[in-house]
Amino acid sequence: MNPNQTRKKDAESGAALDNKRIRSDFPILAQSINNHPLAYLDSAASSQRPQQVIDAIRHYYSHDHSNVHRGVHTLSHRATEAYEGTREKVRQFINAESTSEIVFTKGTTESINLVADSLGRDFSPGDEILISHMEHHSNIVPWQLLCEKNGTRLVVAPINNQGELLLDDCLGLISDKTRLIAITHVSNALGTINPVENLIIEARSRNIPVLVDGAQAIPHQAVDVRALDCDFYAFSSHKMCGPTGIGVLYGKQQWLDRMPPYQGGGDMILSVSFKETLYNELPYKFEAGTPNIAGAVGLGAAIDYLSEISMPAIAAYEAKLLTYATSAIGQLPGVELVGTAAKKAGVISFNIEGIHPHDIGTILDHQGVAIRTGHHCAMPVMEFFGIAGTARASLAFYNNEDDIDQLVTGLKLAIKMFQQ
Ligand code: C6P
Repeated sequence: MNPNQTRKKDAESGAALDNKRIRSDFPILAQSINNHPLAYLDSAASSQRPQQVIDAIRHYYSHDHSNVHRGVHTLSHRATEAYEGTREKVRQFINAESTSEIVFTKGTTESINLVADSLGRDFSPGDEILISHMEHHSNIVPWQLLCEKNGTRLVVAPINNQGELLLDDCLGLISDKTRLIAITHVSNALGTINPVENLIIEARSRNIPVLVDGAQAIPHQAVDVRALDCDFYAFSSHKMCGPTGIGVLYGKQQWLDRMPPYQGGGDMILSVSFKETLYNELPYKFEAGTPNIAGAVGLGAAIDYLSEISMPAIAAYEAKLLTYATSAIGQLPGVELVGTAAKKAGVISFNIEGIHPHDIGTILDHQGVAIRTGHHCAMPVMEFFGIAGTARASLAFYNNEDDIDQLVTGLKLAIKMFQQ
């Protein structure tokens, strides 16, 4: 049996995830940083890629590259097949009904901007967009730009001290003026998993579309957009073992059909004349210009890779590692965890009394440990907790307890240095 077949068999039989074998797929993890083994705990910023994804991109450029949807020659057919093949893989991965509902974008940020620009074009002064206090800037600023343009109002649902959405308050903020609810599935700064299902049920009963920012959920749990019944779901390839520069906007056909194009250019048209331009069918109406074909190839390989391991197996493995890491970090003297929601994904944000988060990050780097420090593009979250930033360790299925132990050793060193 080859490694892929073995992995598939493990996943089907519900066997625990084989972390050692998985780590051997990620060449970047095998290196030393500052004379220590690399403990990469910054996957919420960007995940690493397995050899399978790197090989798929190399193979594409070595054998199949051309432009898509444009040529009659063999290479153009191959490139088109690879690009559209990934669209079908994405459809299956999130269980969308049709590939017409899968729009390739640059990433989560562009997916949300697309909806703000296109769907939002028809919002009026006084209309409301409901978001939460724990959004990433990507799910705040596009709506603020829209509000500036057409007088729409941004309404913000509150959170509590654990970093959980106050669901009843949030539901109470839905009004006759609400035109869209835009909410993160998982908070990048706190790790909170939001009860998006409950929000969607309420929104559905009032015919209000819901956009879910899935950037931090898609790499860590199985996502089924039809079961969720969301109207839009946005995510980035680079957080799920795929390349940078490509992402997805899932949109229900009923919305995408009535939305105007986001950008104009090649491939998004049926015909162009100076009198009139007719737009292409879905999803091409939203994909102007030569797309990120190699990115799509890599994303397809990443989806194959994750699917072979299985998302439920990844979620179960990461949940255990999160418990281990939270307990180990939480026990250290002077540590204050930021974000202690009952339902969390693999993000541990924290501060240590008397040590600036950037100093924590720098000391850890000297110990070979990579974490992110600062506001994590979620400044309103930091403002809510009255802090400038946090140190954030974020997990992926290729991490293990050794990574956490190395982090804890580094933190102990930082504490010792600053106590002297
Ligand atoms: N968060 C982090 O370190 P892009 O940059 O478009 O791929 O993703 C934006 C984005 C949107 N929503 C959430 C919840 C996110 O976490 C991110 C990206 C990274 O937390 C980089 S700022």
